[in-house]
Amino acid sequence: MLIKTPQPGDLRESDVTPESVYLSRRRFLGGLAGVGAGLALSGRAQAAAADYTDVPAGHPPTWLAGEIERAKWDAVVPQDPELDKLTPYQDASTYNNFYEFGTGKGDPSKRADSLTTQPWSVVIDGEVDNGGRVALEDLITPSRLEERIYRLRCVEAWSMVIPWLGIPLGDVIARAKPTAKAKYVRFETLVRPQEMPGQDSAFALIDWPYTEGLRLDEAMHPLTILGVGMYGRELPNQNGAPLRLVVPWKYGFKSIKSIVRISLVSEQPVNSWQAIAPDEYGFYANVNPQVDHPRWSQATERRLPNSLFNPHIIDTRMFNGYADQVASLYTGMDLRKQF
Ligand SMILES: Nc1nc2c(c(=O)[nH]1)N[C@H]1C(S)=C(S)[C@@H](COP(=O)(O)O)O[C@H]1N2
Ligand SMILES: [Mo]
Repeated sequence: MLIKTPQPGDLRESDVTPESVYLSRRRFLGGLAGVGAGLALSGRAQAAAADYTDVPAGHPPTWLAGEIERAKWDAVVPQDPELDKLTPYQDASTYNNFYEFGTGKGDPSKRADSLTTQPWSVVIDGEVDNGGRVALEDLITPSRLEERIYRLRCVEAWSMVIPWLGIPLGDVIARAKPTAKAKYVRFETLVRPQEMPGQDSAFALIDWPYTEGLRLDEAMHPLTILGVGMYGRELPNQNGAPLRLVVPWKYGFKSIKSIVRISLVSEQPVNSWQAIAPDEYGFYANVNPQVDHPRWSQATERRLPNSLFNPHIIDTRMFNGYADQVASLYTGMDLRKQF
Protein backbone atom coordinates (compact mmCIF):
# COMPACT_ATOMS: atom_id res chain seq x y z
CA MET A 1 0.00 0.00 0.00
CA LEU A 2 1.23 3.43 -0.89
CA ILE A 3 1.19 5.96 1.92
CA LYS A 4 2.03 9.39 0.67
CA THR A 5 2.33 12.53 2.66
CA PRO A 6 -0.50 14.83 1.61
CA GLN A 7 0.51 18.26 0.40
CA PRO A 8 -1.46 21.24 1.65
CA GLY A 9 -4.32 21.80 -0.75
CA ASP A 10 -4.33 18.19 -1.93
CA LEU A 11 -7.63 16.40 -1.94
CA ARG A 12 -7.52 14.21 1.11
CA GLU A 13 -8.13 10.53 0.60
CA SER A 14 -10.99 10.78 3.07
CA ASP A 15 -12.73 13.20 0.70
CA VAL A 16 -12.93 10.64 -2.07
CA THR A 17 -12.82 7.20 -0.45
CA PRO A 18 -15.99 5.45 0.64
CA GLU A 19 -16.09 5.33 4.41
CA SER A 20 -15.79 1.53 4.73
CA VAL A 21 -12.64 1.48 2.64
CA TYR A 22 -11.36 4.51 4.45
CA LEU A 23 -11.92 2.98 7.87
CA SER A 24 -10.06 -0.19 6.92
CA ARG A 25 -7.20 1.98 5.74
CA ARG A 26 -7.19 3.67 9.10
CA ARG A 27 -7.13 0.27 10.76
CA PHE A 28 -4.02 -0.45 8.75
CA LEU A 29 -2.39 2.81 9.75
CA GLY A 30 -3.25 2.05 13.35
CA GLY A 31 -1.48 -1.26 12.81
CA LEU A 32 1.69 0.64 12.04
CA ALA A 33 1.57 1.95 15.55
CA GLY A 34 1.11 -1.58 16.84
CA VAL A 35 -2.51 -2.62 16.91
CA GLY A 36 -3.33 -5.80 18.73
CA ALA A 37 -1.32 -4.38 21.46
CA GLY A 38 -3.50 -1.82 23.06
CA LEU A 39 -4.66 0.27 20.16
CA ALA A 40 -7.49 -0.63 17.86
CA LEU A 41 -10.17 1.12 15.93
CA SER A 42 -13.78 0.61 16.75
CA GLY A 43 -16.50 2.25 14.76
CA ARG A 44 -18.64 2.87 17.80
CA ALA A 45 -15.96 4.50 19.90
CA GLN A 46 -14.85 6.43 16.89
CA ALA A 47 -18.30 7.83 16.29
CA ALA A 48 -18.52 8.75 19.96
CA ALA A 49 -15.15 10.41 19.81
CA ALA A 50 -16.11 12.46 16.81
CA ASP A 51 -19.04 14.03 18.61
CA TYR A 52 -18.10 16.16 21.59
CA THR A 53 -21.16 17.44 23.30
CA ASP A 54 -20.60 19.79 26.23
CA VAL A 55 -17.30 20.99 24.81
CA PRO A 56 -17.33 24.77 24.41
CA ALA A 57 -16.80 25.79 20.80
CA GLY A 58 -13.25 26.81 20.07
CA HIS A 59 -11.95 29.59 17.86
CA PRO A 60 -9.26 27.89 15.83
CA PRO A 61 -7.31 29.83 13.24
CA THR A 62 -8.75 29.20 9.77
CA TRP A 63 -5.90 26.94 8.64
CA LEU A 64 -6.69 24.64 11.58
CA ALA A 65 -10.48 24.60 11.45
CA GLY A 66 -10.82 22.45 8.33
CA GLU A 67 -8.06 20.09 9.46
CA ILE A 68 -9.89 19.53 12.75
CA GLU A 69 -13.18 18.68 11.05
CA ARG A 70 -11.53 16.08 8.89
CA ALA A 71 -9.31 14.62 11.63
CA LYS A 72 -12.26 13.67 13.79
CA TRP A 73 -12.67 10.71 11.47
CA ASP A 74 -9.13 9.53 12.11
CA ALA A 75 -9.50 8.43 15.71
CA VAL A 76 -7.13 5.82 17.08
CA VAL A 77 -8.95 4.69 20.20
CA PRO A 78 -7.89 2.65 23.22
CA GLN A 79 -8.72 -1.03 23.13
CA ASP A 80 -10.79 -0.97 26.28
CA PRO A 81 -13.54 1.59 25.71
CA GLU A 82 -15.05 0.89 29.15
CA LEU A 83 -11.92 1.36 31.22
CA ASP A 84 -10.69 4.13 29.00
CA LYS A 85 -13.79 6.27 28.75
CA LEU A 86 -12.91 9.80 27.76
CA THR A 87 -12.32 12.12 30.67
CA PRO A 88 -14.94 14.89 30.52
CA TYR A 89 -13.61 18.04 28.87
CA GLN A 90 -14.58 19.96 31.99
CA ASP A 91 -12.04 17.98 34.05
CA ALA A 92 -9.30 17.85 31.43
CA SER A 93 -9.45 21.63 31.03
CA THR A 94 -9.63 22.66 34.71
CA TYR A 95 -7.33 20.18 36.49
CA ASN A 96 -3.96 21.06 35.03
CA ASN A 97 -0.25 21.24 35.63
CA PHE A 98 1.23 24.27 33.90
CA TYR A 99 3.56 25.97 36.36
CA GLU A 100 4.01 29.01 34.12
CA PHE A 101 0.54 29.96 35.39
CA GLY A 102 0.96 28.85 39.00
CA THR A 103 1.34 25.63 40.95
CA GLY A 104 -2.34 25.05 41.81
CA LYS A 105 -4.32 22.65 39.64
CA GLY A 106 -6.92 25.39 39.05
CA ASP A 107 -4.43 28.19 38.32
CA PRO A 108 -3.85 27.46 34.61
CA SER A 109 -7.55 27.49 33.67
CA LYS A 110 -8.09 30.70 35.63
CA ARG A 111 -5.04 32.54 34.30
CA ALA A 112 -3.98 31.16 30.94
CA ASP A 113 -6.38 33.30 28.91
CA SER A 114 -3.71 35.99 29.14
CA LEU A 115 -1.44 34.05 26.79
CA THR A 116 -1.28 35.30 23.19
CA THR A 117 -1.05 32.24 20.94
CA GLN A 118 -1.39 33.89 17.54
CA PRO A 119 0.88 34.43 15.73
CA TRP A 120 3.12 31.56 16.87
CA SER A 121 6.34 30.24 15.47
CA VAL A 122 8.82 27.56 16.46
CA VAL A 123 12.61 27.63 16.06
CA ILE A 124 14.08 24.36 14.85
CA ASP A 125 17.82 24.29 15.34
CA GLY A 126 20.89 22.34 16.37
CA GLU A 127 22.00 19.26 14.45
CA VAL A 128 19.76 19.76 11.41
CA ASP A 129 20.33 20.62 7.76
CA ASN A 130 16.94 22.25 7.38
CA GLY A 131 16.41 24.41 10.46
CA GLY A 132 15.06 27.90 11.03
CA ARG A 133 12.00 29.66 12.37
CA VAL A 134 8.75 28.13 11.14
CA ALA A 135 5.25 29.57 11.48
CA LEU A 136 2.99 27.11 13.32
CA GLU A 137 0.79 26.72 10.27
CA ASP A 138 3.77 25.72 8.12
CA LEU A 139 4.95 23.28 10.77
CA ILE A 140 1.61 21.46 10.93
CA THR A 141 -0.13 21.56 7.55
CA PRO A 142 2.36 19.47 5.55
CA SER A 143 1.21 16.55 7.74
CA ARG A 144 -2.14 14.96 8.15
CA LEU A 145 -3.83 15.98 11.39
CA GLU A 146 -4.99 12.92 13.37
CA GLU A 147 -7.09 12.29 16.41
CA ARG A 148 -5.33 10.14 19.00
CA ILE A 149 -7.10 9.02 22.14
CA TYR A 150 -4.40 8.45 24.75
CA ARG A 151 -4.16 7.83 28.47
CA LEU A 152 -2.22 10.58 30.28
CA ARG A 153 -0.58 9.41 33.51
CA CYS A 154 0.93 12.11 35.73
CA VAL A 155 3.87 11.23 37.97
CA GLU A 156 1.60 12.41 40.84
CA ALA A 157 -0.49 9.24 40.29
CA TRP A 158 -3.61 10.66 38.65
CA SER A 159 -4.63 9.97 35.08
CA MET A 160 -7.04 10.94 32.34
CA VAL A 161 -8.04 9.78 28.85
CA ILE A 162 -7.79 12.61 26.35
CA PRO A 163 -8.63 12.77 22.63
CA TRP A 164 -5.79 14.80 21.18
CA LEU A 165 -5.48 16.27 17.71
CA GLY A 166 -1.97 16.34 16.38
CA ILE A 167 0.65 15.18 13.94
CA PRO A 168 3.51 12.72 14.41
CA LEU A 169 6.54 14.52 15.83
CA GLY A 170 8.57 12.24 13.55
CA ASP A 171 7.19 14.10 10.51
CA VAL A 172 8.53 17.41 11.78
CA ILE A 173 11.92 15.93 12.66
CA ALA A 174 12.25 14.20 9.30
CA ARG A 175 11.53 17.48 7.49
CA ALA A 176 14.25 19.18 9.55
CA LYS A 177 16.79 16.65 8.20
CA PRO A 178 18.77 15.69 11.32
CA THR A 179 22.53 15.27 10.85
CA ALA A 180 24.38 12.11 11.89
CA LYS A 181 25.27 13.83 15.18
CA ALA A 182 21.63 14.23 16.27
CA LYS A 183 20.90 11.77 19.11
CA TYR A 184 18.32 13.60 21.24
CA VAL A 185 15.58 16.20 20.87
CA ARG A 186 15.30 19.10 23.28
CA PHE A 187 12.14 21.19 23.67
CA GLU A 188 11.54 24.60 25.22
CA THR A 189 8.41 26.39 26.35
CA LEU A 190 7.79 30.08 25.75
CA VAL A 191 9.22 32.58 28.27
CA ARG A 192 6.89 35.55 28.57
CA PRO A 193 6.49 36.62 32.21
CA GLN A 194 4.11 39.48 31.27
CA GLU A 195 1.59 36.84 30.19
CA MET A 196 2.68 33.90 32.35
CA PRO A 197 2.40 35.03 35.98
CA GLY A 198 4.04 31.86 37.35
CA GLN A 199 7.27 32.84 35.61
CA ASP A 200 7.30 36.10 37.54
CA SER A 201 6.97 34.45 40.91
CA ALA A 202 9.97 34.60 43.22
CA PHE A 203 8.90 31.19 44.54
CA ALA A 204 9.11 29.43 41.20
CA LEU A 205 11.04 26.18 41.46
CA ILE A 206 11.68 26.07 37.77
CA ASP A 207 14.53 27.83 36.06
CA TRP A 208 12.60 29.01 32.98
CA PRO A 209 12.18 28.03 30.24
CA TYR A 210 10.49 24.70 31.05
CA THR A 211 12.62 22.20 29.16
CA GLU A 212 12.10 18.61 28.09
CA GLY A 213 13.90 16.01 26.04
CA LEU A 214 13.54 12.69 24.25
CA ARG A 215 15.96 10.26 22.73
CA LEU A 216 15.75 10.51 18.94
CA ASP A 217 14.15 7.06 18.54
CA GLU A 218 11.51 7.96 21.15
CA ALA A 219 10.82 11.19 19.31
CA MET A 220 10.46 9.33 16.00
CA HIS A 221 8.12 6.69 17.48
CA PRO A 222 4.68 6.80 15.79
CA LEU A 223 2.87 7.21 19.13
CA THR A 224 4.70 10.49 19.84
CA ILE A 225 2.72 13.47 18.61
CA LEU A 226 2.80 17.24 18.55
CA GLY A 227 -0.68 18.25 19.70
CA VAL A 228 -2.58 21.29 18.44
CA GLY A 229 -6.04 20.34 19.70
CA MET A 230 -8.18 18.16 21.92
CA TYR A 231 -11.87 17.14 22.08
CA GLY A 232 -12.43 18.19 18.50
CA ARG A 233 -11.22 21.78 18.96
CA GLU A 234 -7.98 23.71 19.28
CA LEU A 235 -6.06 23.38 22.56
CA PRO A 236 -7.31 25.56 25.40
CA ASN A 237 -4.41 27.70 26.63
CA GLN A 238 -4.22 25.83 29.93
CA ASN A 239 -3.57 22.57 28.07
CA GLY A 240 -0.56 23.96 26.23
CA ALA A 241 -1.81 26.01 23.29
CA PRO A 242 -0.99 26.30 20.57
CA LEU A 243 1.53 23.42 20.38
CA ARG A 244 2.49 20.73 22.88
CA LEU A 245 4.15 17.37 23.00
CA VAL A 246 2.18 14.22 23.88
CA VAL A 247 4.19 11.09 24.76
CA PRO A 248 1.59 8.67 26.13
CA TRP A 249 3.90 6.03 27.68
CA LYS A 250 5.78 8.56 29.81
CA TYR A 251 4.81 10.53 32.89
CA GLY A 252 2.89 13.68 32.05
CA PHE A 253 5.74 16.08 32.77
CA LYS A 254 7.46 14.91 29.56
CA SER A 255 4.54 16.29 27.53
CA ILE A 256 5.80 19.88 27.41
CA LYS A 257 3.36 22.69 26.62
CA SER A 258 3.44 25.85 24.51
CA ILE A 259 6.60 24.87 22.63
CA VAL A 260 8.70 27.55 20.90
CA ARG A 261 11.93 25.67 20.25
CA ILE A 262 12.82 22.17 19.09
CA SER A 263 16.54 21.41 19.00
CA LEU A 264 18.27 18.32 17.70
CA VAL A 265 21.28 17.74 19.95
CA SER A 266 24.08 15.22 20.42
CA GLU A 267 24.02 15.09 24.25
CA GLN A 268 21.18 14.00 26.54
CA PRO A 269 19.37 17.17 27.64
CA VAL A 270 18.49 17.93 31.27
CA ASN A 271 14.72 18.33 31.65
CA SER A 272 13.24 20.81 34.14
CA TRP A 273 11.99 18.28 36.69
CA GLN A 274 15.24 16.36 36.62
CA ALA A 275 17.10 19.62 37.29
CA ILE A 276 14.90 20.31 40.34
CA ALA A 277 15.05 16.84 41.93
CA PRO A 278 17.25 14.32 40.09
CA ASP A 279 16.54 11.58 42.65
CA GLU A 280 12.81 11.85 42.06
CA TYR A 281 12.42 12.64 38.35
CA GLY A 282 14.56 11.14 35.64
CA PHE A 283 15.16 11.77 31.97
CA TYR A 284 13.25 8.71 30.77
CA ALA A 285 10.19 8.99 33.04
CA ASN A 286 8.59 5.92 31.53
CA VAL A 287 5.40 4.99 33.37
CA ASN A 288 6.43 2.01 35.51
CA PRO A 289 4.29 0.53 38.31
CA GLN A 290 7.33 -1.36 39.66
CA VAL A 291 9.52 1.66 40.27
CA ASP A 292 8.05 3.83 43.00
CA HIS A 293 8.60 7.52 43.40
CA PRO A 294 10.75 8.01 46.53
CA ARG A 295 7.74 9.56 48.28
CA TRP A 296 4.80 7.51 46.95
CA SER A 297 3.85 4.31 45.16
CA GLN A 298 3.41 4.24 41.39
CA ALA A 299 1.55 0.90 41.43
CA THR A 300 -1.90 2.48 41.15
CA GLU A 301 -3.42 5.70 39.89
CA ARG A 302 -6.50 7.83 40.43
CA ARG A 303 -8.48 7.97 37.19
CA LEU A 304 -10.20 11.35 36.91
CA PRO A 305 -12.88 12.38 37.50
CA ASN A 306 -13.00 10.91 40.97
CA SER A 307 -14.52 11.80 44.30
CA LEU A 308 -14.51 10.74 47.91
CA PHE A 309 -17.39 8.37 47.19
CA ASN A 310 -15.95 7.13 43.93
CA PRO A 311 -12.18 7.14 44.35
CA HIS A 312 -11.72 5.25 41.07
CA ILE A 313 -8.29 3.76 41.78
CA ILE A 314 -6.94 1.53 39.00
CA ASP A 315 -3.72 -0.40 38.48
CA THR A 316 -0.99 1.45 36.65
CA ARG A 317 0.27 -0.46 33.64
CA MET A 318 3.84 -0.80 32.38
CA PHE A 319 4.55 1.97 29.89
CA ASN A 320 1.03 3.21 30.66
CA GLY A 321 -0.42 0.26 28.72
CA TYR A 322 1.64 0.90 25.57
CA ALA A 323 4.32 -1.74 26.31
CA ASP A 324 3.69 -3.74 23.15
CA GLN A 325 4.38 -0.65 21.08
CA VAL A 326 7.34 0.80 22.95
CA ALA A 327 9.06 -1.77 25.22
CA SER A 328 11.55 -2.65 22.48
CA LEU A 329 12.97 0.88 22.70
CA TYR A 330 14.39 -0.03 26.10
CA THR A 331 15.79 -3.52 25.54
CA GLY A 332 18.79 -4.13 27.76
CA MET A 333 18.26 -1.04 29.92
CA ASP A 334 17.88 -1.18 33.70
CA LEU A 335 14.66 0.79 34.11
CA ARG A 336 15.27 1.13 37.84
CA LYS A 337 18.48 3.03 37.21
CA GLN A 338 17.32 4.86 34.11
CA PHE A 339 13.97 5.95 35.50
N1 LIG B 1 5.58 24.10 29.94
C1 LIG B 1 5.04 23.20 30.78
N2 LIG B 1 4.63 22.01 30.28
C2 LIG B 1 4.09 21.08 31.11
C3 LIG B 1 3.96 21.34 32.50
C4 LIG B 1 4.38 22.62 32.98
O1 LIG B 1 4.29 22.94 34.19
N3 LIG B 1 4.91 23.52 32.09
N4 LIG B 1 3.44 20.36 33.32
C5 LIG B 1 3.55 18.97 32.86
C6 LIG B 1 2.82 18.02 33.68
S1 LIG B 1 3.49 17.69 35.21
C7 LIG B 1 1.70 17.35 33.24
S2 LIG B 1 0.98 16.13 34.18
C8 LIG B 1 1.06 17.70 31.96
C9 LIG B 1 -0.40 18.05 32.21
O2 LIG B 1 -1.08 18.25 31.01
P1 LIG B 1 -2.62 18.69 31.04
O3 LIG B 1 -2.75 19.85 31.97
O4 LIG B 1 -2.97 19.02 29.65
O5 LIG B 1 -3.38 17.48 31.56
O6 LIG B 1 1.68 18.81 31.33
C10 LIG B 1 3.10 18.83 31.39
N5 LIG B 1 3.65 19.89 30.58
MO1 LIG C 1 2.57 15.69 35.87
